Amino acid sequence: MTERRACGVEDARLKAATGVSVNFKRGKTMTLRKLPELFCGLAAGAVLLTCVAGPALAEAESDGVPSPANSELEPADGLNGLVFAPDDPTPVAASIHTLTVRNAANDPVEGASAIVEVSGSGAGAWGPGGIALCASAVLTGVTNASGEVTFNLFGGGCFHQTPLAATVKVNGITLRTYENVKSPDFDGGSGDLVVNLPDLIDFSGEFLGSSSSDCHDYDNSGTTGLEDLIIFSPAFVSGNSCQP
Ligand SMILES: [Ca+2]
Ligand SMILES: [Ca+2]
Repeated sequence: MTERRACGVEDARLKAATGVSVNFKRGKTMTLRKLPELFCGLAAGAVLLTCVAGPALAEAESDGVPSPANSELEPADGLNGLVFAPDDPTPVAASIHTLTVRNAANDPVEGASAIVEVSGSGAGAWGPGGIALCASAVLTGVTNASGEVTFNLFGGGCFHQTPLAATVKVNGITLRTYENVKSPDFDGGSGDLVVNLPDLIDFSGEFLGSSSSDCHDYDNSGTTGLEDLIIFSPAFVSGNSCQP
């Protein structure tokens, strides 16, 4: 994008204050340079400076604007959904999601405020259409110099193919929406923040094909298989619950 506009002496002073060397001499044509992309040409005797703002300026204006296409959220992007799990004694790897925020130029965006919003989430929101959260869950953060922020999705429950079940926003801009939010902690009716026998029974029904694959199909492949078992197993074997 190229913006061409007339700028007055004040503009020149401003640029001088920010590092432009300005020398006015009547009878000569001067070029004022700050950046390769920005220059002002002064026609001698005329009271007109012409400024050209090139692509670099447009990029500078968009440096802090996250690009959904260039940003990543793993493992959620690969799973096509979010995975929650109670974290004690050992967090389930799939419940720790790292967001990398990049702008349109594919540069990392530092200092951006990120949040995972889950529909109906909260301590009292158990059951279908609700995600129960551990107190240790971290659903907000600020990106570091690499544009990264980590979410600890510690909780249980299930949303299966529910539009806008979860939304990931950065600086108020929606980067992702998910229809699937799932957890090893789901017994067919709710997540109670403990992974135990009722959850195993519900998982096994899907794994063995006696019930349709939905809430324990963590990678949303359409079937509850080995790829889901490797997420469920450690949580069940350890009897994961929330940190006291
Ligand atoms: Ca449970
Ligand atoms: Ca699957």
